[in-house]
Amino acid sequence: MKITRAWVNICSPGRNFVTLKVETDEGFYGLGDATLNGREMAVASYLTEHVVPCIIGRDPFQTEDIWQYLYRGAYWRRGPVTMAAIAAVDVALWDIKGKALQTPVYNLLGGKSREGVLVYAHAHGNSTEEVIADVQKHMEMGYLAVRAQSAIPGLDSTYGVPKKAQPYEPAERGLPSESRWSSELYLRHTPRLFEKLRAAIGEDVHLLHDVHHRLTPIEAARLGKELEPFHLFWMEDPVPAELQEGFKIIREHTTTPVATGEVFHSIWDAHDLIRNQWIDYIRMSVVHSGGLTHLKKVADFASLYHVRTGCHGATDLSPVTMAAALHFGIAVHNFGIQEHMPHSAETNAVFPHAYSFKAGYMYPGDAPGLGVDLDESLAKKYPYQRAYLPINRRLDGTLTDW
Ligand code: EZ4
Ligand code: CO
Repeated sequence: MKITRAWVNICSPGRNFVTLKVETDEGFYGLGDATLNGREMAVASYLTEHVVPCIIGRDPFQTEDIWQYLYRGAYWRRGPVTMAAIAAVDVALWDIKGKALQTPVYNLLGGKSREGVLVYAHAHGNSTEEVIADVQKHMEMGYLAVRAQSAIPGLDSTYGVPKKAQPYEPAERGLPSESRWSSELYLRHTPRLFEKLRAAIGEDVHLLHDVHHRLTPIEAARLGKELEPFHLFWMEDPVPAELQEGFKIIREHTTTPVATGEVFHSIWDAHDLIRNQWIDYIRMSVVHSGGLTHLKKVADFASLYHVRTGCHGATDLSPVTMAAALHFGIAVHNFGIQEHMPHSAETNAVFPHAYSFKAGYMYPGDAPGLGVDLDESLAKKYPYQRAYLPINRRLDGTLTDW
């Protein structure tokens, strides 16, 4: 089999998505997600200008060789743009392989290690009462694990809480919006939130929380310690993670489990975190870390150190990535949990898919390949619109991590 054609689709059914479609001479085609939130066109251009010409004529079954060709062969390695482009090709080829062999991708990754993929939902609110009600709503919907994010008294807006009564979507059209941040106010409020939340809902549901890279290691250590009585499933992205050693300080002070990795691109971003057992969950996603070929190696390495997976699954990861994550999550032995932030109705219509949710778990479905399609004529109705993630400043105006 040979790759005969590949092209990039850019659409915005509620938010922007970049999708690679790869066709073969035997009539099979595959899809790969290449969306990099707020920097979409860089990956689209990388693919169209630099990658697509190099894959025409290659055998789509050679996922390992093509991965090495695009990674080592570029000379310039790693980085979010490069790794998202490689991921798009890699995932499209796994999709083709599954379709050609008439089997779901999970069978090519080792087969099912479990019956369903445990997922966690997002709950949020402008007050503790609203957060409690939203967590309870998700429990009624069947979720067994829920992430809780709250507005912080004294701050106008914060990560994870929608400004209006609508599903949370951080990217906004127009230029980047600006938020204000205070670690002091956040650290004061968050343990009180979880104390009331646990008291209201009991111990049976898993609770998670995303710090979203905003603290220093010693502040994160304090938060983790104060949250210990409320038994979080994890505390996510407690600090910006360029300095892997920073996690050592957190680890030395608290038994609250730590998860990180949604902005990582390769094993080298997590190598020290994993081999020193400074984290419990590695959150790298298929789309931002070089596809299934690389993520499988990350998971296998992590499994040696008791580190489990917890793939990023926000709405800026397209249904193609969601499907890939579910095939991956049902197959890898050291799976932990999968984030589930449901896509809009427009997005779901543009990307019809075989995966489903039932009673706290998601299922990849049994369609050959990934089980996701792209309705290209419907996608045309939603042209790309430039959008950015917000930026964040401290109360005195200093730029900080969003
Ligand atoms: O801010 O995907 O855990 N989920 C997250 C997300 C990220 C966005 C960034 O594009 O942290 O909401
Ligand atoms: Co996150």
